[in-house]
Amino acid sequence: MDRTFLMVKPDGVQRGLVGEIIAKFEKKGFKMIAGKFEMLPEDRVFEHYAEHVEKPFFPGLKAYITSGPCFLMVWEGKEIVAVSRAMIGATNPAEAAPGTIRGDYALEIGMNIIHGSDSNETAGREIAIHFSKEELIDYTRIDEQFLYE
Ligand code: IDP
Ligand code: MG
Repeated sequence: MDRTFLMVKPDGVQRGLVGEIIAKFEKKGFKMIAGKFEMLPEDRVFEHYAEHVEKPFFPGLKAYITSGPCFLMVWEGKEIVAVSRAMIGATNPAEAAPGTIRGDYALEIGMNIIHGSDSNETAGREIAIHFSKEELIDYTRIDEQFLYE
């Protein structure tokens, strides 16, 4: 089954949106298989945002993402990478469609509430950065027989 890495960023935590965000993915039918609440250590910020380290916005991004606790998760489900990115919305909340998480709850690109992996390859890489294999829990959700035909 497809997997992705989702993370409620410090602004999402501070604004009390963790529960609502989890509820959206739960109601969609996706399954959380790992979750933890933590301050991101610097080494993992550099690894996670490796593609952005040289960009002008990186210092601000690093300050933002380490400004408070994050809620890190691994989720599983059919085509979850593309579907969760669509549910999250455009990187810039001003361009994110209403109904998406960023479209409904955020205003600015530097405070956009949530991270979601952008490809299956990225998902595998990001899951491995933040979680050990032992932290990923294999279980059956009771409603799976009414989610998958
Ligand atoms: P994504 O989170 O939608 O995948 P990316 O382009 O991968 O977007 O950028 C990673 C994160 O870096 C964004 O979610 C946002 O927090 C931050 N970011 C990207 N571009 C900018 C910018 O121009 N100014 C400030 N922050 C930015
Ligand atoms: Mg990205």
